[in-house]
Amino acid sequence: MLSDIKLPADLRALPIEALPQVCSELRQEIIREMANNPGHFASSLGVVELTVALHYVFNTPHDRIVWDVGHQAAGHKILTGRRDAFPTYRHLGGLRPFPSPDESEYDTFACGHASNSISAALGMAVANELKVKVLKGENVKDERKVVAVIGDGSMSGGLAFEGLNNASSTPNNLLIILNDNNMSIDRSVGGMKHYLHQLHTSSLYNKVRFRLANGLVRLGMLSDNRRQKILRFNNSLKSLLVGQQNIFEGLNIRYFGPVDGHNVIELVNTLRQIKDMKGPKLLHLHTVKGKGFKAAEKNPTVFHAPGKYDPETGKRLEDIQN
Ligand SMILES: Cc1ncc(C[n+]2csc(CCOP(=O)(O)OP(=O)(O)O)c2C)c(N)n1
Repeated sequence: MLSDIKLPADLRALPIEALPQVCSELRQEIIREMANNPGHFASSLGVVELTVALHYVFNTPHDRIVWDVGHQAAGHKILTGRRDAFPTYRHLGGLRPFPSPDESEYDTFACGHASNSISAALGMAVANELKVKVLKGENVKDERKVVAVIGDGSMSGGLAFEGLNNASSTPNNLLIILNDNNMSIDRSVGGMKHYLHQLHTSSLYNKVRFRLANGLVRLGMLSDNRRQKILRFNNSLKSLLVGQQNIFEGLNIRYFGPVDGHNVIELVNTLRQIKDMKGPKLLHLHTVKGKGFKAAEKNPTVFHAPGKYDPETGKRLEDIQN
């Protein structure tokens, strides 16, 4: 299937049932390619399903995906017209290690630095809101969705808080995806790690609230302005009911999850449900760093950037030489 996917539009033409197979092929491709063209490996394996789901649900490159650091974007490169060039990955004059707008229109931001994706994506989302406002009634087909993908390690960096802080107080429809694998390069440390571990929502509560709000909007009884006020009330109610404060909802960013980041069908369905919601929102995923490659799952720190390895056994070249 992968050889028929030249661009994400080809992926979007497939039925949803085909996606698990696409994920499996994409994962094998990354494992094969990176064995000889080493780079950031385990993080890319962990977001295979997310990468496929994002390009399936969103109209890329018109819609914008901003990857934090960009070290997890191997699958994104392969799905966005760079599969044939992948053997040049990280070679002089070849594909760059991270997304770069100079390389592809699917790369929205020059990556490398941790923790800045929310701020970068917010700038794009706010610009879009302004454009839509100015063009209202004339030509709003330029409206675009913007998604920031950030890991739990990068979420603990100060710059991420600057992004969250601004996202909560500027008109925008940004979607933040928190890819929580409980790992930075090494094990995540600090208060954020513990906080995210116990963070959850009542899925029944979320479902009821979502259906009720949609029903009221359809009946013309809920404007966006009133929705904001009700949201604040709901957040307080939820904190009371589930005995938990949600830091994101405290900042007026709607929280969804946690969702299994390796169930591509569930991911697609969740993204479809929330992508058109107004206002900033965050989807919390649980994933496994190195997913689908035994050696990397077992030792994700070493396989963050393992150098060359045997794609069958997982033995690193360095280990073999030793
Ligand atoms: C400003 C800055 N500090 C440190 C780094 C080094 N660094 C590379 S990836 C990473 C964090 C990786 O953890 P996470 O964001 O959770 O992504 P994961 O690899 O777990 O998917 C860091 C700190 C960096 N790229 N930029």
